[in-house]
Amino acid sequence: MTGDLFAALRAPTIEHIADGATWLRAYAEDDAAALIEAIAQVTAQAPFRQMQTPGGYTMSVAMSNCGELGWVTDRRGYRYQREDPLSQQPWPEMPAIFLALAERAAAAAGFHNFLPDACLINRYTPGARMSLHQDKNERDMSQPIVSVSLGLPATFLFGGAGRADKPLRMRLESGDVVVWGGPARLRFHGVDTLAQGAHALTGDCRYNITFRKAG
Ligand code: MD3
Ligand code: FE
Repeated sequence: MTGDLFAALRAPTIEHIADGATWLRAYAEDDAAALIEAIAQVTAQAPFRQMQTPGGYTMSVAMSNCGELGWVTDRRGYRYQREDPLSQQPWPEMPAIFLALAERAAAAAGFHNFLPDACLINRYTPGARMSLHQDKNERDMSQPIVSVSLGLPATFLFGGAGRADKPLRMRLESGDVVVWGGPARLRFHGVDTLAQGAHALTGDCRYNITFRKAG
C-alpha cells in the first residue's frame, strides 16, 4: 500500500544523540494534525513574517510566536519581547496541546517540570534555510529547548561548541521531537536548504516549533 492516505505510522523510538540531546522520533505523529491546526489559529492572530537580522538581511524562514514571550529580530538586535511588533499586542496564548506536548517530551528526555514561556514557530518553504547559530537569548541555560518538526523533512545540522566544528547531518521528519539540554544546549545548529516536496498535512512547507523557557 503506497497511497498517502494510508501512509503507515512510524513507531516512536528514543535515541540518545549526544550529551544532553535526545531524539524522540515520531513522538508527535499522533498529534501532528491537531498541532498544525493550532499553528493556523495562532498565526491567524500573529501572522508569519520574515524578520530582519541586525545585519540587514531578510530571513528566508517566516516566523511567529505564542506564549508570554516571543523571539524577534530587527536592526536593533535579537531578543524576546511580550508584544508582537506587528500589532503591538501580546502574543497569542500558548495552545494547551503545545504546552502538554512540550512538558511530556521534556520529561521523556529527563527534564522534569519544564514550563516553557515562549514558543517560536518557524515556517520553511522550499529554498528556505537557517544558518549555523547558537540559541543564547534565553536567561536560564539549564532549561532545555524542545523542538517539534511537522510537514516536509529537512536536514538538520548539529554542530559543536565552535562555529567551525563540522556539523552532523540529521534528517528530521514530521512528528519528530528533539530535546536539547545540558551540554547540547549551546551547540551550534542550523537547517540546510529545504527541498521541494509535498506533504499530506502541510503541502509544500515544513514547520518547526521550539519551546523555550526564555524569561
Ligand atoms: C540545538 N530552529 O528556531 S530546531 C531555532 O528546525 C532553530 O527551525 C531549527 O534552530 C528549525 O532557533 C532547529 C532544533 C534546535 C533548536 C534549538 C537548539 C536545536 C538546538 C538549541 C541548542 C542546540
Ligand atoms: Fe536555534
